[in-house]
Amino acid sequence: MIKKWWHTSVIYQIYPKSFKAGRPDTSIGDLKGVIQKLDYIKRLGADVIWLCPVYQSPQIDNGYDISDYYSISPEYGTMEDFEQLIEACKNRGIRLIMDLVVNHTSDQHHWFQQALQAKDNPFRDYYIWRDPIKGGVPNELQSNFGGAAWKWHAETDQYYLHFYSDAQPDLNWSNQKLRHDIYDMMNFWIDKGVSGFRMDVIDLIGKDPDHQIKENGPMLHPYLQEMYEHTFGSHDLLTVGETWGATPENAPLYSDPERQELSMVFQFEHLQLDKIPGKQRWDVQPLVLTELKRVLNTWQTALHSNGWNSLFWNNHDLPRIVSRWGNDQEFRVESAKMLATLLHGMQGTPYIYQGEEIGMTNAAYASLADYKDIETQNIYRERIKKGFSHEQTMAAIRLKARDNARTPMQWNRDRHAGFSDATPWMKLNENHEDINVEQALHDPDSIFYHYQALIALRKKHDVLVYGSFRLILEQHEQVFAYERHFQGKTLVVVCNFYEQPVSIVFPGAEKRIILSSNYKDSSVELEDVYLRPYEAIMYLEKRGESGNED
Ligand code: TEU
Repeated sequence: MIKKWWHTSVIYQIYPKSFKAGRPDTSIGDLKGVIQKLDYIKRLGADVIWLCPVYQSPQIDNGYDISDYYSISPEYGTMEDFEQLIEACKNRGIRLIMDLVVNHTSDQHHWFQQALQAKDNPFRDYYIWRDPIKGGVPNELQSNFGGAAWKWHAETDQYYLHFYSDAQPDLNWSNQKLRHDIYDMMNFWIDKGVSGFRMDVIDLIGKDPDHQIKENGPMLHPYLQEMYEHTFGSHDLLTVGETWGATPENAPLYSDPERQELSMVFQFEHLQLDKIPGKQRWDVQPLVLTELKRVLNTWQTALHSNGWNSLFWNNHDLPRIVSRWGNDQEFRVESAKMLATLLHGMQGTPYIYQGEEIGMTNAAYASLADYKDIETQNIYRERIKKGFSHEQTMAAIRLKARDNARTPMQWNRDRHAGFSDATPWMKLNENHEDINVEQALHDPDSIFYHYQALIALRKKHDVLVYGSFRLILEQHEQVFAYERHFQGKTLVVVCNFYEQPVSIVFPGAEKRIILSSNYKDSSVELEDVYLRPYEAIMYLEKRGESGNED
């Protein structure tokens, strides 16, 4: 495998609106705030920042609705602030990757404003328009935010396509001129010094709306190869595609280096295991641990030699992992560290979403009015229309709403948790007095220092970066354990995924060195390993010549 800088990197994701208000008397996070907190990220040990969209936007979907790809949204600052941020990152050895949202634009983008003018406007074909069929929508395509994916435009007697809100019209990637406008824009940011892109819903760009194909359309990979050729291919950048439709079979198509497409993709198979198959994510079922093991094992094995995994539990669209599959009450610290150990022991590039490193929890607001997200507001209406009760709907929202991850970052126990001077744009999580960065930095046993140590281990041990993966205790319903093998070294990760203690037998205990654990006195000196609630241990095992070396 050709070594790449991003093989050893750990990425910190920033959702700028909720990260840190750097200007006095503002209520939302901004670029100055990011600059102020770079030393914090450096201290954690992450060496790349993925910055969620800061482009000009009416903020219907918090910046995933872009009205000008070439300017910074005034609520986040100015282009000078952005340039300063790049510079400040460079000074600290941190790289920055931008969010690239090119499946759709805002309806306020001048391309769309032009397209609305007339059917023969040159920009009309930058979007996807269809005539009505039998006086109604062209077909049954649904928006991911609820309702039909087609919106009627009376002035020109046609529907346009939108896979997200109707303020986010889908771009027509079959238009060559549009594609090249996008490539020019990407080169503008590359020239500014960004180190790569996180590509929003990139598996949708090859869509075939007439055959109701959304993900993995026939032209997807040709477009990505063309993009590679015209933009990042001649630079040493990191590109990660957000691909809800990725499978272990098609993921190598994106990330096999020989195909010249992307560095890696985000796959979501493991994060959909607690929804009822075939239903929406609001239809929740309990996670079965053996299923999680099966899915992660498949991905680890499938991409070991012809692709690359991204490793993540969290992002700005997902509930907080400690509330989801850990225990955000009595064992918050232990379970957050266990989940971190489990993930950071695997092969791939780990992503940490802001606040994860201090164990921030779901917001679980009582009232619908506290949820700002357009998806939540739309889905609430849709679920009520479908016959779900208010309480059922709110229960699902408390578990799964994207706003769970979007509450303002908890910096300290001061007013507004040190996030801003003015009242934050979104309600703080009530627990900010106990859970905050200041507390975490003072406590040597905090979740923060556990993450810091895991990141440092990745930089030190090649087996963590390049080792092959082997699941052990495959059928065990409570313990997630695996080995990594590289050049005669064996690394073992053993995690009790639940609160009940459990004993397991691991033969050959003579030569074990613990690298990380979430209890002070963890022991693997005996073949019988006893694991307390959420106990997680990572150790090196010297097996000498007999070691599996691949
Ligand atoms: O998300 C893609 C996406 O499909 C999710 O929004 C998904 O629908 C939901 O979160 C979980 O089922 C990306 C961005 O990450 C998201 O923030 C944007 O809203 C969306 O694209 C549109 O740009």
